[in-house]
Amino acid sequence: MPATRISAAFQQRFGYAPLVVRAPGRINLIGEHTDYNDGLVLPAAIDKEITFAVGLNGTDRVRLLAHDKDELHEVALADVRPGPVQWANYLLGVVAQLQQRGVAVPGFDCVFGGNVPMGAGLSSSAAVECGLAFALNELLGAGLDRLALAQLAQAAEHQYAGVQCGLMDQFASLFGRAGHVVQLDCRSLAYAYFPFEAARYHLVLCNSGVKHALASSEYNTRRQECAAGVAVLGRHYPTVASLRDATLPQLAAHRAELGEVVYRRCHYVVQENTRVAQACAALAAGDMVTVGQLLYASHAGLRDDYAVSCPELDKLVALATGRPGVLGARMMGGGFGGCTLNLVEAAHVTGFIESMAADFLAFYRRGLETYQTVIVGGVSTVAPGEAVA
Ligand code: GAF
Repeated sequence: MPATRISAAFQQRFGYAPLVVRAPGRINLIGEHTDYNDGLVLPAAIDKEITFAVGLNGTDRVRLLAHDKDELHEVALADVRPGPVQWANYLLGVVAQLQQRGVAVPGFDCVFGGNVPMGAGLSSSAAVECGLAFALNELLGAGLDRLALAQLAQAAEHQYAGVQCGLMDQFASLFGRAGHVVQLDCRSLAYAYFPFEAARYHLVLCNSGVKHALASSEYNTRRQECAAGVAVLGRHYPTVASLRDATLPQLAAHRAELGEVVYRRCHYVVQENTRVAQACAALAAGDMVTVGQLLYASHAGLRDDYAVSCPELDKLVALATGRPGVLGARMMGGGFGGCTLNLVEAAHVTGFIESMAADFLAFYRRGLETYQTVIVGGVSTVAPGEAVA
Protein backbone atom coordinates (compact mmCIF):
# COMPACT_ATOMS: atom_id res chain seq x y z
CA MET A 1 0.00 0.00 0.00
CA PRO A 2 2.27 2.87 -1.24
CA ALA A 3 0.25 5.74 0.31
CA THR A 4 0.79 4.40 3.81
CA ARG A 5 4.43 3.63 3.06
CA ILE A 6 5.13 7.08 1.64
CA SER A 7 3.26 8.83 4.42
CA ALA A 8 5.13 6.78 7.05
CA ALA A 9 8.47 7.53 5.40
CA PHE A 10 7.62 11.24 5.52
CA GLN A 11 6.68 11.15 9.20
CA GLN A 12 9.80 9.21 10.04
CA ARG A 13 12.11 11.57 8.14
CA PHE A 14 10.48 14.93 8.91
CA GLY A 15 8.48 14.26 12.07
CA TYR A 16 5.10 15.72 11.17
CA ALA A 17 1.97 14.71 9.27
CA PRO A 18 1.88 15.45 5.51
CA LEU A 19 -0.83 15.98 2.93
CA VAL A 20 -0.97 12.81 0.80
CA VAL A 21 -1.75 12.96 -2.92
CA ARG A 22 -1.85 10.27 -5.63
CA ALA A 23 -1.01 11.01 -9.26
CA PRO A 24 -1.60 8.39 -11.99
CA GLY A 25 0.37 7.61 -15.11
CA ARG A 26 -1.51 7.28 -18.37
CA ILE A 27 -2.21 5.15 -21.39
CA ASN A 28 -3.28 6.66 -24.72
CA LEU A 29 -5.81 4.68 -26.70
CA ILE A 30 -5.09 6.62 -29.89
CA GLY A 31 -3.95 10.08 -31.03
CA GLU A 32 -0.16 10.05 -30.85
CA HIS A 33 1.94 13.14 -31.57
CA THR A 34 -1.25 15.04 -32.29
CA ASP A 35 -1.37 17.06 -29.07
CA TYR A 36 1.31 19.60 -30.06
CA ASN A 37 -0.33 19.89 -33.48
CA ASP A 38 -3.60 21.28 -32.07
CA GLY A 39 -5.12 17.85 -32.62
CA LEU A 40 -7.15 15.19 -30.82
CA VAL A 41 -5.99 12.65 -28.23
CA LEU A 42 -7.78 9.87 -26.33
CA PRO A 43 -5.87 9.02 -23.14
CA ALA A 44 -6.87 7.64 -19.74
CA ALA A 45 -5.30 7.63 -16.27
CA ILE A 46 -4.27 4.17 -15.06
CA ASP A 47 -3.60 2.37 -11.81
CA LYS A 48 0.15 2.88 -12.03
CA GLU A 49 0.56 5.80 -9.69
CA ILE A 50 2.97 7.99 -7.79
CA THR A 51 2.11 8.92 -4.22
CA PHE A 52 3.27 12.17 -2.66
CA ALA A 53 3.54 13.18 0.97
CA VAL A 54 4.05 16.95 1.18
CA GLY A 55 4.15 19.44 4.05
CA LEU A 56 5.21 23.05 4.65
CA ASN A 57 8.36 23.10 6.82
CA GLY A 58 8.52 26.73 7.95
CA THR A 59 11.96 27.30 6.38
CA ASP A 60 13.14 28.71 3.06
CA ARG A 61 14.34 25.33 1.85
CA VAL A 62 12.90 22.52 -0.23
CA ARG A 63 13.70 18.95 0.84
CA LEU A 64 12.83 16.27 -1.71
CA LEU A 65 13.11 12.55 -1.01
CA ALA A 66 12.82 10.05 -3.86
CA HIS A 67 11.63 7.09 -1.79
CA ASP A 68 12.30 4.41 -4.42
CA LYS A 69 15.88 5.61 -4.92
CA ASP A 70 16.36 6.61 -1.29
CA GLU A 71 17.91 9.87 -2.46
CA LEU A 72 17.49 13.24 -0.76
CA HIS A 73 17.84 16.51 -2.64
CA GLU A 74 17.80 19.80 -0.77
CA VAL A 75 17.79 23.30 -2.23
CA ALA A 76 17.07 26.86 -1.08
CA LEU A 77 13.97 28.36 -2.68
CA ALA A 78 16.08 31.27 -3.90
CA ASP A 79 18.27 28.79 -5.80
CA VAL A 80 15.60 26.87 -7.71
CA ARG A 81 16.99 26.16 -11.20
CA PRO A 82 17.55 23.09 -13.41
CA GLY A 83 20.44 20.98 -12.10
CA PRO A 84 22.16 17.66 -12.66
CA VAL A 85 19.68 15.58 -10.60
CA GLN A 86 17.10 14.71 -13.25
CA TRP A 87 14.33 13.44 -10.97
CA ALA A 88 14.56 16.61 -8.86
CA ASN A 89 14.25 18.80 -11.95
CA TYR A 90 10.67 17.67 -12.57
CA LEU A 91 9.74 18.82 -9.06
CA LEU A 92 11.80 22.01 -9.09
CA GLY A 93 10.29 22.87 -12.47
CA VAL A 94 6.88 22.87 -10.81
CA VAL A 95 8.12 25.15 -8.03
CA ALA A 96 9.57 27.54 -10.61
CA GLN A 97 6.31 27.60 -12.56
CA LEU A 98 4.32 28.40 -9.42
CA GLN A 99 6.76 31.18 -8.60
CA GLN A 100 6.44 32.55 -12.14
CA ARG A 101 2.68 32.67 -11.67
CA GLY A 102 3.11 34.82 -8.59
CA VAL A 103 2.48 32.05 -6.04
CA ALA A 104 4.75 32.59 -3.02
CA VAL A 105 6.09 29.07 -2.40
CA PRO A 106 7.43 28.65 1.14
CA GLY A 107 9.80 25.90 2.24
CA PHE A 108 8.34 22.41 2.00
CA ASP A 109 9.22 18.74 2.38
CA CYS A 110 8.20 16.09 -0.14
CA VAL A 111 8.52 12.31 -0.21
CA PHE A 112 7.33 10.55 -3.35
CA GLY A 113 7.35 7.05 -4.80
CA GLY A 114 5.15 4.59 -6.61
CA ASN A 115 4.72 1.95 -9.23
CA VAL A 116 4.77 3.82 -12.56
CA PRO A 117 7.55 2.04 -14.44
CA MET A 118 10.23 4.57 -15.47
CA GLY A 119 11.03 4.93 -19.15
CA ALA A 120 8.12 2.70 -20.16
CA GLY A 121 6.14 5.50 -21.81
CA LEU A 122 3.48 5.69 -19.10
CA SER A 123 4.29 9.30 -18.29
CA SER A 124 5.88 8.94 -14.93
CA SER A 125 7.30 12.45 -15.41
CA ALA A 126 3.85 13.99 -15.91
CA ALA A 127 2.59 12.13 -12.83
CA VAL A 128 5.49 13.55 -10.81
CA GLU A 129 4.84 17.09 -12.02
CA CYS A 130 1.07 16.94 -11.63
CA GLY A 131 1.18 15.34 -8.19
CA LEU A 132 3.42 18.01 -6.70
CA ALA A 133 1.58 20.85 -8.47
CA PHE A 134 -1.72 19.56 -7.06
CA ALA A 135 -0.30 19.10 -3.55
CA LEU A 136 1.25 22.57 -3.38
CA ASN A 137 -1.90 24.13 -4.81
CA GLU A 138 -3.88 22.48 -2.01
CA LEU A 139 -1.42 23.33 0.77
CA LEU A 140 -1.03 26.95 -0.34
CA GLY A 141 -4.67 27.54 -1.27
CA ALA A 142 -3.38 28.93 -4.57
CA GLY A 143 -6.74 28.37 -6.26
CA LEU A 144 -5.41 27.04 -9.58
CA ASP A 145 -7.89 24.82 -11.42
CA ARG A 146 -6.96 21.47 -12.95
CA LEU A 147 -6.39 22.88 -16.41
CA ALA A 148 -4.05 25.55 -15.04
CA LEU A 149 -2.19 22.84 -13.12
CA ALA A 150 -1.85 20.71 -16.27
CA GLN A 151 -0.49 23.66 -18.23
CA LEU A 152 1.88 24.56 -15.40
CA ALA A 153 3.17 20.98 -15.29
CA GLN A 154 3.63 20.99 -19.07
CA ALA A 155 5.66 24.21 -18.84
CA ALA A 156 7.80 22.60 -16.12
CA GLU A 157 8.56 19.72 -18.49
CA HIS A 158 9.51 22.19 -21.26
CA GLN A 159 11.80 24.28 -19.12
CA TYR A 160 13.29 21.82 -16.65
CA ALA A 161 13.32 18.57 -18.65
CA GLY A 162 13.89 20.07 -22.10
CA VAL A 163 11.07 18.13 -23.77
CA GLN A 164 8.72 20.33 -25.78
CA CYS A 165 5.78 18.05 -25.00
CA GLY A 166 2.12 18.66 -25.70
CA LEU A 167 -0.58 18.74 -23.02
CA MET A 168 -1.83 15.15 -23.25
CA ASP A 169 0.07 13.46 -20.43
CA GLN A 170 -0.50 16.13 -17.80
CA PHE A 171 -4.13 16.46 -18.85
CA ALA A 172 -4.70 12.70 -18.56
CA SER A 173 -3.15 12.53 -15.10
CA LEU A 174 -5.33 15.38 -13.82
CA PHE A 175 -8.57 14.79 -15.73
CA GLY A 176 -8.75 10.98 -15.76
CA ARG A 177 -12.09 9.41 -14.91
CA ALA A 178 -12.50 5.80 -13.70
CA GLY A 179 -13.68 3.51 -16.49
CA HIS A 180 -13.41 6.18 -19.20
CA VAL A 181 -11.03 7.43 -21.84
CA VAL A 182 -11.07 11.18 -22.36
CA GLN A 183 -11.00 12.87 -25.74
CA LEU A 184 -9.16 16.16 -25.54
CA ASP A 185 -9.27 18.68 -28.35
CA CYS A 186 -5.83 20.22 -27.87
CA ARG A 187 -6.84 23.39 -29.71
CA SER A 188 -10.10 24.33 -27.98
CA LEU A 189 -9.25 22.34 -24.83
CA ALA A 190 -12.79 20.95 -24.93
CA TYR A 191 -12.96 17.41 -23.61
CA ALA A 192 -15.44 14.54 -23.48
CA TYR A 193 -15.42 11.19 -21.67
CA PHE A 194 -16.15 7.91 -23.43
CA PRO A 195 -16.88 4.77 -21.38
CA PHE A 196 -14.40 1.94 -21.89
CA GLU A 197 -16.05 -1.45 -21.49
CA ALA A 198 -13.56 -2.92 -19.02
CA ALA A 199 -15.62 -6.04 -18.31
CA ARG A 200 -15.18 -7.21 -21.92
CA TYR A 201 -11.92 -5.65 -23.09
CA HIS A 202 -8.60 -5.01 -21.43
CA LEU A 203 -5.73 -2.74 -22.37
CA VAL A 204 -2.54 -4.71 -21.82
CA LEU A 205 0.89 -3.12 -22.08
CA CYS A 206 3.97 -4.95 -23.32
CA ASN A 207 7.23 -3.25 -22.39
CA SER A 208 9.85 -3.39 -25.14
CA GLY A 209 12.48 -2.75 -22.49
CA VAL A 210 14.03 -0.19 -24.82
CA LYS A 211 14.78 3.29 -23.45
CA HIS A 212 16.04 5.16 -26.44
CA ALA A 213 18.53 7.94 -25.82
CA LEU A 214 17.14 9.83 -28.83
CA ALA A 215 13.64 10.07 -27.37
CA SER A 216 13.75 13.72 -26.32
CA SER A 217 15.92 15.08 -29.14
CA GLU A 218 13.95 13.27 -31.85
CA TYR A 219 10.70 14.32 -30.18
CA ASN A 220 11.70 17.96 -30.48
CA THR A 221 12.80 17.35 -34.07
CA ARG A 222 9.32 15.99 -34.91
CA ARG A 223 7.79 19.16 -33.54
CA GLN A 224 10.06 21.23 -35.78
CA GLU A 225 9.23 19.10 -38.81
CA CYS A 226 5.52 19.62 -38.21
CA ALA A 227 6.07 23.36 -37.81
CA ALA A 228 8.02 23.38 -41.08
CA GLY A 229 5.08 21.70 -42.80
CA VAL A 230 2.65 24.27 -41.42
CA ALA A 231 4.92 27.09 -42.63
CA VAL A 232 4.81 25.74 -46.20
CA LEU A 233 1.07 25.04 -46.19
CA GLY A 234 0.30 28.38 -44.57
CA ARG A 235 1.85 30.20 -47.54
CA HIS A 236 -0.67 28.52 -49.86
CA TYR A 237 -3.66 28.26 -47.53
CA PRO A 238 -3.98 31.13 -45.07
CA THR A 239 -6.51 29.08 -43.08
CA VAL A 240 -3.87 26.51 -42.17
CA ALA A 241 -2.56 27.63 -38.78
CA SER A 242 -1.65 24.12 -37.61
CA LEU A 243 -1.75 20.56 -38.95
CA ARG A 244 -5.26 20.33 -37.47
CA ASP A 245 -6.38 22.51 -40.37
CA ALA A 246 -4.50 20.65 -43.11
CA THR A 247 -6.01 18.06 -45.47
CA LEU A 248 -4.48 15.14 -47.37
CA PRO A 249 -5.17 16.77 -50.80
CA GLN A 250 -3.35 19.91 -49.66
CA LEU A 251 -0.37 17.82 -48.61
CA ALA A 252 -0.39 15.93 -51.89
CA ALA A 253 -0.52 19.17 -53.87
CA HIS A 254 2.63 20.51 -52.19
CA ARG A 255 4.54 17.28 -51.65
CA ALA A 256 7.63 18.38 -53.56
CA GLU A 257 7.84 21.73 -51.78
CA LEU A 258 7.35 20.09 -48.37
CA GLY A 259 10.09 17.57 -49.06
CA GLU A 260 9.62 13.88 -48.42
CA VAL A 261 10.41 13.83 -44.70
CA VAL A 262 8.15 16.74 -43.77
CA TYR A 263 5.43 15.43 -46.09
CA ARG A 264 5.42 12.08 -44.31
CA ARG A 265 5.33 13.61 -40.84
CA CYS A 266 2.37 15.80 -41.81
CA HIS A 267 0.65 12.92 -43.59
CA TYR A 268 0.75 10.85 -40.41
CA VAL A 269 -0.60 13.64 -38.18
CA VAL A 270 -3.50 14.49 -40.50
CA GLN A 271 -4.48 10.82 -40.71
CA GLU A 272 -4.11 10.27 -36.96
CA ASN A 273 -6.51 13.10 -36.15
CA THR A 274 -9.09 11.43 -38.37
CA ARG A 275 -8.45 8.12 -36.62
CA VAL A 276 -9.13 9.62 -33.19
CA ALA A 277 -12.49 10.95 -34.36
CA GLN A 278 -13.28 7.55 -35.89
CA ALA A 279 -12.23 5.75 -32.70
CA CYS A 280 -14.55 7.93 -30.62
CA ALA A 281 -17.45 7.18 -32.94
CA ALA A 282 -16.64 3.46 -32.79
CA LEU A 283 -16.37 3.52 -28.99
CA ALA A 284 -19.73 5.26 -28.74
CA ALA A 285 -21.21 2.57 -31.00
CA GLY A 286 -19.56 -0.25 -29.02
CA ASP A 287 -17.63 -1.24 -32.15
CA MET A 288 -14.34 -2.41 -30.66
CA VAL A 289 -13.31 -4.26 -33.80
CA THR A 290 -13.04 -0.92 -35.58
CA VAL A 291 -11.15 0.58 -32.63
CA GLY A 292 -8.66 -2.28 -32.92
CA GLN A 293 -8.19 -1.75 -36.64
CA LEU A 294 -7.51 1.92 -36.00
CA LEU A 295 -4.80 0.95 -33.49
CA TYR A 296 -3.02 -1.13 -36.14
CA ALA A 297 -3.29 1.73 -38.64
CA SER A 298 -1.92 4.17 -36.08
CA HIS A 299 1.08 1.93 -35.51
CA ALA A 300 1.78 1.67 -39.24
CA GLY A 301 1.74 5.47 -39.51
CA LEU A 302 4.00 5.94 -36.48
CA ARG A 303 6.43 3.37 -37.91
CA ASP A 304 6.46 4.31 -41.58
CA ASP A 305 5.60 8.01 -41.79
CA TYR A 306 6.42 9.47 -38.39
CA ALA A 307 9.42 7.19 -37.84
CA VAL A 308 9.21 7.04 -34.04
CA SER A 309 8.97 3.28 -33.61
CA CYS A 310 11.85 0.83 -33.14
CA PRO A 311 12.41 -2.82 -34.10
CA GLU A 312 11.33 -4.13 -30.69
CA LEU A 313 8.02 -2.23 -30.77
CA ASP A 314 7.37 -3.38 -34.34
CA LYS A 315 8.12 -6.94 -33.29
CA LEU A 316 5.71 -6.74 -30.35
CA VAL A 317 2.92 -5.46 -32.61
CA ALA A 318 3.67 -8.17 -35.17
CA LEU A 319 3.63 -10.82 -32.43
CA ALA A 320 0.27 -9.58 -31.10
CA THR A 321 -1.38 -9.45 -34.51
CA GLY A 322 -3.71 -12.38 -35.11
CA ARG A 323 -3.32 -13.81 -31.61
CA PRO A 324 -6.60 -15.08 -30.09
CA GLY A 325 -8.67 -12.27 -28.57
CA VAL A 326 -6.44 -9.45 -29.85
CA LEU A 327 -8.38 -6.66 -31.57
CA GLY A 328 -5.53 -4.23 -32.10
CA ALA A 329 -2.04 -3.18 -31.03
CA ARG A 330 0.28 -0.25 -31.49
CA MET A 331 3.25 1.51 -29.96
CA MET A 332 2.20 4.08 -27.40
CA GLY A 333 3.52 7.48 -26.35
CA GLY A 334 6.46 9.41 -27.71
CA GLY A 335 8.16 6.33 -29.15
CA PHE A 336 11.73 5.04 -29.62
CA GLY A 337 10.97 2.44 -26.96
CA GLY A 338 8.51 2.04 -24.14
CA CYS A 339 5.36 -0.06 -24.42
CA THR A 340 2.89 -1.34 -26.94
CA LEU A 341 -0.80 -0.99 -26.13
CA ASN A 342 -2.86 -4.10 -26.84
CA LEU A 343 -6.64 -4.24 -26.99
CA VAL A 344 -7.50 -7.75 -25.82
CA GLU A 345 -10.77 -9.52 -25.05
CA ALA A 346 -10.95 -10.08 -21.28
CA ALA A 347 -11.24 -13.86 -21.60
CA HIS A 348 -7.97 -14.02 -23.58
CA VAL A 349 -5.78 -11.77 -21.43
CA THR A 350 -4.00 -14.54 -19.53
CA GLY A 351 -3.29 -16.53 -22.67
CA PHE A 352 -2.17 -13.39 -24.47
CA ILE A 353 0.34 -12.48 -21.78
CA GLU A 354 1.73 -16.01 -21.50
CA SER A 355 2.12 -16.58 -25.21
CA MET A 356 3.56 -13.11 -25.89
CA ALA A 357 6.12 -13.59 -23.12
CA ALA A 358 7.10 -17.01 -24.49
CA ASP A 359 7.51 -15.74 -28.07
CA PHE A 360 9.38 -12.63 -26.95
CA LEU A 361 11.75 -14.75 -24.90
CA ALA A 362 12.32 -17.09 -27.81
CA PHE A 363 13.12 -14.18 -30.11
CA TYR A 364 15.09 -11.80 -27.87
CA ARG A 365 16.39 -14.18 -25.20
CA ARG A 366 15.04 -11.93 -22.45
CA GLY A 367 11.83 -11.69 -20.46
CA LEU A 368 8.85 -9.54 -21.44
CA GLU A 369 7.39 -7.24 -18.81
CA THR A 370 3.63 -6.76 -19.20
CA TYR A 371 1.16 -4.61 -17.29
CA GLN A 372 -2.57 -5.04 -16.99
CA THR A 373 -4.24 -1.68 -16.59
CA VAL A 374 -7.31 -0.40 -14.80
CA ILE A 375 -8.58 3.04 -15.81
CA VAL A 376 -8.80 5.24 -12.72
CA GLY A 377 -9.65 8.79 -11.72
CA GLY A 378 -7.20 11.69 -11.97
CA VAL A 379 -4.94 13.20 -9.31
CA SER A 380 -6.57 13.42 -5.88
CA THR A 381 -5.79 13.68 -2.21
CA VAL A 382 -5.66 10.45 -0.23
CA ALA A 383 -7.39 10.31 3.14
CA PRO A 384 -5.36 8.72 5.97
CA GLY A 385 -5.70 4.94 5.74
CA GLU A 386 -7.17 5.03 2.21
CA ALA A 387 -5.74 2.41 -0.15
CA VAL A 388 -4.35 3.46 -3.53
CA ALA A 389 -2.98 1.43 -6.43
C1 GAF B 1 4.93 12.25 -25.07
C2 GAF B 1 4.54 13.71 -24.84
F1 GAF B 1 4.82 14.08 -23.56
C3 GAF B 1 3.06 13.95 -25.14
O1 GAF B 1 2.78 15.33 -25.06
C4 GAF B 1 2.69 13.41 -26.53
O2 GAF B 1 3.15 14.26 -27.55
C5 GAF B 1 3.22 11.98 -26.71
O3 GAF B 1 4.59 11.87 -26.39
C6 GAF B 1 3.01 11.49 -28.11
O4 GAF B 1 1.66 11.43 -28.41
O5 GAF B 1 4.28 11.42 -24.14
